[in-house]
Amino acid sequence: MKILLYNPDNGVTRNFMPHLWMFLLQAITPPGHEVVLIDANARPMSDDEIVQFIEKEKVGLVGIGAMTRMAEKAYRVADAIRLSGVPVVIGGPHVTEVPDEALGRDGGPRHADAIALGEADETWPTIVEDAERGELKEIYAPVDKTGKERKPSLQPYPTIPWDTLNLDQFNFFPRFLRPLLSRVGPHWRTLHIVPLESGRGCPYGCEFCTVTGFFGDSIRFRTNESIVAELLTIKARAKAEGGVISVFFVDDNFAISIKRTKSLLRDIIAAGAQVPWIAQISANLLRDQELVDLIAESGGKVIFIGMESIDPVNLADVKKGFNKPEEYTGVLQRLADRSIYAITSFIIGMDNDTPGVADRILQQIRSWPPGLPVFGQLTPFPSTPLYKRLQESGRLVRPKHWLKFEKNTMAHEPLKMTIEQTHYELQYAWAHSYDATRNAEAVQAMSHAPVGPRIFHFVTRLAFRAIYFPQTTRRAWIKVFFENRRTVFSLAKEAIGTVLISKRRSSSVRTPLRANTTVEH
Ligand code: B12
Ligand code: SF4
Repeated sequence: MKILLYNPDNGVTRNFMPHLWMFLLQAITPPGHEVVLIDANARPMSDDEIVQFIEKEKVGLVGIGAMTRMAEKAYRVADAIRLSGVPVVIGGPHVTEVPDEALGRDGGPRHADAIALGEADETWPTIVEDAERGELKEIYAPVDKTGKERKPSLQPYPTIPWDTLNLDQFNFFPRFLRPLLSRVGPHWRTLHIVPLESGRGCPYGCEFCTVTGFFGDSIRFRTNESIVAELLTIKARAKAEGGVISVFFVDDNFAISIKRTKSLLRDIIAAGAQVPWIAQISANLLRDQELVDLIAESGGKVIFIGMESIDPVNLADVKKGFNKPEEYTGVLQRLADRSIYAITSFIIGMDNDTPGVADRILQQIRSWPPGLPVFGQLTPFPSTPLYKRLQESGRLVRPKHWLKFEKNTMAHEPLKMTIEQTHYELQYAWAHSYDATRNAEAVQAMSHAPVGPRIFHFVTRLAFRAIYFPQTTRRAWIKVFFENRRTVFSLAKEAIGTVLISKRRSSSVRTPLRANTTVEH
């Protein structure tokens, strides 16, 4: 049977990184089936095009995965596919949180033949076999024989064949630029970020987060050996194709057990398995200097930190009091000293936020080493304690916000601001974090660094701006470059100067050699 695994687009960012679930399910599909992957973020298709593809390729089963923000699209695509007679199974966090919706048991229309609740590592092979026999059940849940929930072990862990997977649709470099870029240097043919997990689960239970409910509060780890082996495969592929493959450790808190993280990083270093990597780590765990040293030595380049707020009252409200805003500066400096960037993530619209909150956060950010701030509005995801609290207090204005997704839009009334004020604060935060003045300040603050990393940081800033202000057209990019023309010119001037100096140096090294050769002859 041919199986299509489909990831709907997220409506915000394009081709950032493929989703791990697709590769994982592909790897654990029983032999004898062919699995095709389509990620609509990288390969947009209309519903008709998907249906045509399915008919042409004679696909017998479609699996769709969706976060809450993609639910509307997932349902729409599923409806079109089911109309053509092909069964659809939906899995992922959203259906797990509101299972009745996809099955039409809540009074709404039905969108899926079957749903896979929770982690599907053990149920997927059964789903495939049942589908092949035409005997799909409606609900697949990870439970043992007595009906008790069972979290899959990550030991052993399936081998994801990174050496042979077709990653074309996930190459960051636009097709038209590839021939040009491949002439720049040996590592410029492709650029990918691929997901890799080292463990699952988070004990912290922050009020707005679905992770503790979904993966559980006890953590399961893979073995160091299997992670190192996966990194070595990725590293070898990058070398073979003359490109760069960075790894995103998708663990919710990569250093949740510092001892184990250190042992993993040491093993990565010992095996020479370093690739550039990104991970999410909470600020409290980055107090540890040895950990930060090991991060740098093992290839860590960017750490995503869920700071959420600089207000301790807000942090206590959402049960994230372990974040200590007074520690943020030290933590960021420690990373910057090792040339590690931080993506600092903030939530706007928390209960103690008042007008001016964005400006207060930005003032703090200006006192930190250059990083990449991101902002989102507080969003009540179904089945979180936050959702329940807001529902009980009658503050949800769009209780089923996911059925009509509107990006950057509140679904509830904040306490100390209006919804409009919250939207203004969110827009203000993005606009002023990535305007031409701030970009110039950030590049200036890195004046001690060589020009290469400064150009990289500048270009990354332009890309991050696009998370809020879409820059999908060439015109939009030209406008952004024009606004930032001073920084563009000064970096370009410096880069050309650096190239000329290094050329001059290498020719002055070559000249005496040539002279010697002449004398000898
Ligand atoms: C990596 C990640 C990202 C990455 C990108 C996503 C990517 N390309 O992988 C980044 C950092 C960009 C990101 C951003 C966001 N993320 Co995010 N992210 C994650 C994270 C940490 C890991 C995802 C992962 O790979 N997990 C490991 C895999 C194995 O688990 P899984 O995806 O759940 O898949 C398993 C099952 O769900 C199931 N399954 C999944 N799909 C399917 C499909 C079928 C057919 C079947 C049978 C089974 C199945 O089988 C898999 C194996 O067991 C999760 C948290 C988490 N631990 O999962 C949050 C998470 C998915 N993100 C979340 C959110 C909210 C966001 C943001 C909206 C945050 C924000 N405010 O900006 C943005 C939106 C991004 C966007 N533009 O769409 C929420 C989603 C909650 C929800 N109910 O929707 C999560 C769960 C975290 C949380 N705080 O609650 N994210
Ligand atoms: S926000 Fe991060 S630390 Fe808090 S429960 Fe979710 S994954 Fe854990």
